Amino acid sequence: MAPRKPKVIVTRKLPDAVETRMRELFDAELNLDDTPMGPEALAAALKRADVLAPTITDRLDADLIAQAGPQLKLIANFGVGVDHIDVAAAHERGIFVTNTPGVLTEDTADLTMGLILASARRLVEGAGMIQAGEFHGWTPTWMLGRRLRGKRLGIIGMGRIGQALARRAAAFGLAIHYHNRKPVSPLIAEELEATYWESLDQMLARMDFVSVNCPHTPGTYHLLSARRLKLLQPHAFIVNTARGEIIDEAALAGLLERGAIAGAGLDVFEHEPAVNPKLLKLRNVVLLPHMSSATIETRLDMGEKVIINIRTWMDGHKPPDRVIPDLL
Ligand code: 8YV
Repeated sequence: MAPRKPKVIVTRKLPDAVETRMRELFDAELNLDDTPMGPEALAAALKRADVLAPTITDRLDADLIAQAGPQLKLIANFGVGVDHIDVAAAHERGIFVTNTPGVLTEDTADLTMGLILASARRLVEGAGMIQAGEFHGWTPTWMLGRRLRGKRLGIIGMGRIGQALARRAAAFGLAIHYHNRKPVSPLIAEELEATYWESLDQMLARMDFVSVNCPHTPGTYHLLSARRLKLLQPHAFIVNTARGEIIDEAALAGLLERGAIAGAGLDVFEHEPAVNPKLLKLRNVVLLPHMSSATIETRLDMGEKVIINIRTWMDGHKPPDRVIPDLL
């Protein structure tokens, strides 16, 4: 008799090819109409599933995880960020948590570079003017933005995505600076000609562009606090493709409203899907709906990673992309 397939509950609609493969390999319960699961539906799923495959829209806090049945052994997240999961609580109950690192690095770095360009060169504003019939002919002083070449980019968080951004930014002539818990290896620092700042405050005060590329953890919540945001120069632009919670969004909106910094490109928000109403009224912002990993290729690769993690666990091995609480 074939061994029992594990019950895998998938909380959101995933790409068809991923879902089909999951049905072949697992006793997979899919969410074909993509309705987000609330806490009650999630609790019920945790009671029945061997494996839960959630996404960022599922808040799996300690209270919810405490309701998991003894059969639940793996939370295989579709996404790299795990700030919506209480990983320590899962670990205490002997539940592995895995994520999907690596496969969304390049697309996220592309979109971050896109936000830097879009903010400095006013791409969205310009496109909006054409559509609003406000283009009445070229003028020497209209729609002026800021040049990238020769400026300084400060990257907060020099992991995979930070480094992929640095490579792109260097090609645009930006000088690479970064703040990280520790410096990158001398080899990478040399390749990127990157300058390390142990002090985030000191780096912020000197940059023309700042990009947030670190994970959201208790230690990085409001890392860019009202006090730190005030250190930015008036001509500085800030972009965020990591997590909204890393920036004090209300303080940022206030600075942008007063013109105390030049602009911002935001793909993530502190209270998603809500966006601070002040931001929605501003012209000096480019706002995107959390889409930095939204390519067909990345979403397929993310699904593949989820499958590999589940399959490895099924085969009695430790899943490759385990998130270890102490390393967060
Ligand atoms: C994902 C992300 O698409 O992977 C992440 O951490 O922020 C996104 O790009 C999302 O998390 C899917 O759960």
